[in-house]
Amino acid sequence: MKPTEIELRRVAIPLVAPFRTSFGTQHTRELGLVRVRTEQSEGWGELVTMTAPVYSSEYTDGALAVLRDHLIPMLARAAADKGGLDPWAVAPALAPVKGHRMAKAALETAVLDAWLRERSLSMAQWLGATRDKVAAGVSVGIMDSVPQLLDAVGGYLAEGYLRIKLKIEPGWDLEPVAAVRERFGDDVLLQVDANTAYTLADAPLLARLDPFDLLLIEQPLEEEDIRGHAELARRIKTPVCLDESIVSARSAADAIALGACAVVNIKPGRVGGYLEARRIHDVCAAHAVPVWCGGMLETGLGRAANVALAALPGFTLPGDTSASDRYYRTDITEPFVLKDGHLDVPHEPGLGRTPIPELLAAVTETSEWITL
Ligand code: OSB
Ligand code: MG
Repeated sequence: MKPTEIELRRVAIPLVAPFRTSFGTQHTRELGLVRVRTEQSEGWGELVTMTAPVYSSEYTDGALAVLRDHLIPMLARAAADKGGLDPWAVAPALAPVKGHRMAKAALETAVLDAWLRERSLSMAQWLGATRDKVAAGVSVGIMDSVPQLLDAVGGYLAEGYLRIKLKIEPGWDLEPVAAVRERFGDDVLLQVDANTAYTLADAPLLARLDPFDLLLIEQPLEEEDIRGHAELARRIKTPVCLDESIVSARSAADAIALGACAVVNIKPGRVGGYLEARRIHDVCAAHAVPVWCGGMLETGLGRAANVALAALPGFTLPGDTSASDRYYRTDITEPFVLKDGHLDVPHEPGLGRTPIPELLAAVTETSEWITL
């Protein structure tokens, strides 16, 4: 496959409601889109960075610069040297650049989408998906008050979401969890996500979540604190799940071997793309470690690929794969709709979704084409 041109686009889409986590509040989703043109087709990849480097070190404007100034020229050289490209050639071509996994993932996904479309293969078929729909969970932000949180959770449960994830931080942890359990009962699948907001000194506090029978606690400690998570896992009953700390199949294997996690959140952007995401799925499956598909408030484009990934057999827990209307009044693609608590896995070629030109134009801030 021969890429001829690549588009880098920056979009800004208002969220239906502010989303507050321990690292900040978002009102608008500012992300990037990569479009690869080849002689025969076109492919899209979503750049899932946030506006500021507060979830990971990457951020949208920085990632767009890395793509423009480093990754795309490297990919162009590799394609010229080899007389073409396939999805497996992207990560090796970009390997000289350290980190920048979300930027690499966006480019690899665009190449993969174009490559799959040329072959009339869906992402789900190519990944080895074993389901045609996936269970949907929802990530619920930190609220100003407990009654406000109970309203939000009640609304999501009424819509049919099969699992609730509460964002927590010091001062917003035991009380909201207790309130949700008391109001909605013990049968609700419930988990929490701290986005690195605690330290090992908080172990006694976090142990007080034990009686609430949570599915897991996600990333309580700093990204680099694998040993801390292993120690915490010995001091609390709630299973520890890692998000920020897992950046590759190797780091997943290490974290599992060290006892730092019993569950893994797989986000393709965070780990450099869908090829590496599938390797993490495989490593975890070999260790009988359950995985679930995380989210980065994706548009329908990134969501389509995530839903295909979440249909692999090792994804045994509901993911942060919510319907489009949980995030956006108007998505840039055909929206994902909740049906009986599930989202349908796209079966059309490639990602199975493409941006709708008028909707895309309405949220586009900048666009540039790079000729290869
Ligand atoms: O930690 O899982 C996270 C959103 C942005 C950045 C990090 C996270 C999240 C979410 C929402 O929890 C996931 C989603 O619904 O897309
Ligand atoms: Mg998380």
